[in-house]
Amino acid sequence: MAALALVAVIATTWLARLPLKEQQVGFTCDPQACRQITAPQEGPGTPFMEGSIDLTGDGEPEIVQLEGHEIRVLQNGAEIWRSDPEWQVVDVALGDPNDDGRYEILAALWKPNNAGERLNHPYIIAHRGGTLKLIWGGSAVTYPIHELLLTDADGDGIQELCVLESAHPGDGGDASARTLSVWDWHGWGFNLRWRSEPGHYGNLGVTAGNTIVVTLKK
Ligand SMILES: [Ca+2]
Ligand SMILES: [Ca+2]
Ligand SMILES: [Ca+2]
Repeated sequence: MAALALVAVIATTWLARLPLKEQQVGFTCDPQACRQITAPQEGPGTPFMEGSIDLTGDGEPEIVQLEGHEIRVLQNGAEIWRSDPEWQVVDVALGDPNDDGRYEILAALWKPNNAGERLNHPYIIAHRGGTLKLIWGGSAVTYPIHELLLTDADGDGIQELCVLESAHPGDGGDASARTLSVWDWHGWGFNLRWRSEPGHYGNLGVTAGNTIVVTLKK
């Protein structure tokens, strides 16, 4: 019995030291839920660094950059907006998160509240009335957002919000576990459509065919 226990301990230690194996997995969605599919061959998602999108609505794209933890917007090479230095932006997605036919910046960021406590929020920044401004500040989320993107995952012509967030403690995950979730804009915020089981997900991306791709370590 003691020998068996010793073998078990050695096996556990050995397993714990094995490097986690990383694989790429894909997800596709229907209007109700999402399901895992064979991983597409395209490369993994990369962190947002720079993108271009027409925020002003004049038909000419602006450049949106993530510089450190600040967002910069450039028009004709000149900076026209920079995010509040108090915001620590962790990821950015460009698209139409609020389904109004105009393009905006969707950001996940940390921001101190009045008590100095850092809280994680999703924010929408838009060009309205001739200037870029915060038009929607989501309440602080309980489980921090690490990565987000906008894509039409179910092919109905409306973009969904896809998020990698910290897994809920007690769901069998550790501190580095994440869940993948897909959210629908409902008029003044997002409704959860679907959430994956916890896993070591990272590198959220999307293929040309709107398949959500993530790397999964296990
Ligand atoms: Ca423009
Ligand atoms: Ca919009
Ligand atoms: Ca859609």
